[in-house]
Order: sequence, then C-alpha cells, then structure tokens
Amino acid sequence: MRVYLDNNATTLVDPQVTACMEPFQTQVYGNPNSLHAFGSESHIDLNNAMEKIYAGIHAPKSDSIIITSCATESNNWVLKSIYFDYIMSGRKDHIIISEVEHPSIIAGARFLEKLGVKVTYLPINSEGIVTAQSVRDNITPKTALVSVMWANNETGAIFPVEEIGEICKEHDVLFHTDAVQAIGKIPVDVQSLNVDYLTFSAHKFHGPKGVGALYMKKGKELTPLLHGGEHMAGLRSGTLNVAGIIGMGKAMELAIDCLDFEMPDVEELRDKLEDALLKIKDTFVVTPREKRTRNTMLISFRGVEGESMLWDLNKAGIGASTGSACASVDLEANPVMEAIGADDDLAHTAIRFSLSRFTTEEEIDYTIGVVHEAVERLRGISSSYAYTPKNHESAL
Ligand code: C6P
Repeated sequence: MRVYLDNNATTLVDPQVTACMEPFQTQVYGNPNSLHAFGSESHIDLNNAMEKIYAGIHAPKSDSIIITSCATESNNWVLKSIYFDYIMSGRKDHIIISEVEHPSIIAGARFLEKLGVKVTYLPINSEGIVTAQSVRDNITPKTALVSVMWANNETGAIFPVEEIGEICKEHDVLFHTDAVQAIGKIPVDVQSLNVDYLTFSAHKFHGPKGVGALYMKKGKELTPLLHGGEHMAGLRSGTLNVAGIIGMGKAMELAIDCLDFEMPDVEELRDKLEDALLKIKDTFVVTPREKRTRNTMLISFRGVEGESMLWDLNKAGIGASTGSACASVDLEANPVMEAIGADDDLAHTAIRFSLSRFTTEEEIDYTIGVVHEAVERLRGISSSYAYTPKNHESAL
C-alpha cells in the first residue's frame, strides 16, 4: 500500500484542477500580453481565476493579489522590499519575525542582518505558539515590519494573527503573515484582521506547483523584486503562468468549498491516528489539538531517531517527514522541538504526519500498524532508549 502523509510539503493536484488547466497547456497557449487572438483567448478564464483567488481570501477588488512563482518568492519579496522602501532610507532599522518561520523568512531575515537590519526572533511558548504579548514587548519606534506565520508548517500550531495585527496597527507597523499552511485548512479573511501582506502557494491546497501569490492591502504596494515588463501592473514581471493561475483559482475554490464538509473528516482521521500513536509509551505531540490545523501532527517517539523512522515508514510505502521538506537533508534536530525546549534526544525524534482530504481511513489504519511495529523494532536496537530514565514525561 502507498500512503501519502506529507501534505504540508505538497499535495496531490486535484483531478478537477488538472482538468481545467489542461487546455491552457495544449490549445490556448498564446502569451496573454500579446495583442492577437491567441493572446486574448485566455483573458476570460484568467479573470475568472483571479476572482476565485480574491474570493478565497475575501480580498476586496481595491487590494492587490500579485501572482508569483511560489511562497518563497512572496516571502523574499516582502522582506527585501521592506528593506528598500522603509529601512534603507534610515527611517526604520528593525524587523520582527518568529524563530519558527519557514526558511524563506528566516534566511531572508539573516540576509537583511548582513545589511545592518536588526532582527528580533520571537520565541514560541511550550505549546509551540508565538504570543501576541511577545510581539507587543518587542516593537520599537524603529520597527518597520512584523512577519509571523498564520499556521506553522511543522506542528500545525495556529498563531494569534488577529491580535498581532491589532498590535501592529496600534504601533503603525506593517504586518505580513505567511498563510501557506492556513489556506484550505482554516478560514482566511484578510478583511477580518489588520494584515498588510499575506503569502500563499497553490501546491499546498491541491493546486499546481510553481504558482503562488502575495496579497497587498491598498496603498501598501512594494518595490518589485522582478523588474521587466508590465505584467501584474508592473509589480511582478515575467510572462504569466496561465495554466498555473487558472489551476490556482480552481484549487482555491475547491479548498474553500471543502472547509466545512471535508476538513472535519480530515480532523477525525488525524485524531484517530494521534490517539492510536499516543498509546505507545514515551510519545509526545507538540501543541494541543484545538490550537492546530486539522490535518497536522508533530509527534516524537523517544529513542527513535526521526530518520530511522522515516526509513521504516518509507519501506512500508508511507511518506511522512521529520519536518519541513526544505530542511530534510540536514540531520539537525527539529527546530520547533528545540524552540519549545525539548531535550536533545527528543528533538531528534520528531515525525510530521500531515493528512489531506484525499487521505482514507484504510490508509490511517495501515499507518497505525506500521508505526507501532517500527517503534518496537527501532527501540529494540536503540542504545539511547535502553539507558534513558524511566520517567520521560519531564522532557517537555
Ligand atoms: N513548506 C514543508 O515541508 P513554496 O514551496 O516556496 O511555495 O513554499 C514555501 C513555504 C513557505 N511558508 C510555509 C509556511 C511553508 O510551509 C512553505 C513550504 C514545505 O513544510 C516545504 S519546505
């Protein structure tokens, strides 16, 4: 059996999405900026797709949604252009991010540090959550930007973006949220909170890879990262990814439709898996369920090296991860586990299971059996597990 439980890394493209993209790869291939009919014949579908994308995040027409190649591009754009537009002039010199942001924010912030920008990395609490109070405590009159993700990719922890947005507004500080792991899992309404910039990526909600977006509130446009032609009102040059945009529109529509009737089923399966795995002794899950997205679990089996567990799972046809796919080749401890203060042994044992609306109960039952066997086998050959103290509960 093959079971895909790494949906926070990427998702299956929904067959309905593939079907609506297909004509734009084979028949309607003109450049939409060309003046002839080959170019203009995609315009109606592009407009419809953009309408679905605006509706998906409740963005008013007056705001901008600029299509990019991925969330990594959108995140880099925000950080680098905040530097050009607000920091280089010397008016501001500080940004705030959390220490568990995606590498595209962390590495971008480190790059800005080399240019002289002061960066505060907010810690997470024992539940894996960045508190709004920590944002308040760290804002200074020189702060240009706060960037805190909406939902964490490793644990699924949902961060208090509504409160953080209010604090930023009070202090006249720009607020960006990386909503990559929120879209399709929880309602996202840019009008219900004070957010200036918001990032998302189609392949995380059953759309195609290679297409994402940056939402910008009216009046908060940023200097482009990619200069060139007139595409996207001159804010992001490069020939439009027509099939990708049309696919993202359809994927957004389906993701929003599924929020009410399919996500509860996903949650039930996630909880079934979690309940069964927590029956294994010396096993820990980060972040209480009610504070997480419905599809995600980061679980640690003491004494079982994460990579060894992945090997056993992979042999049994199950795809999971030890955390973010971007950091999967290094053998470092999971950064979220380290940030919550887990001891070194435990921080190396984290496994992320992330489900989707395509996950079945049969797959979950199969996974439960495989994980139980793998833990028993791997603990049997683990010298660290054999010699750790009996009372492991104090590790977190
Ligand atoms: N996280 C994971 O395994 P791209 O691929 O550039 O569209 O998305 C990047 C990205 C940005 N923000 C968050 C919160 C993300 O989770 C991701 C992608 C994957 O967790 C791959 S590293």
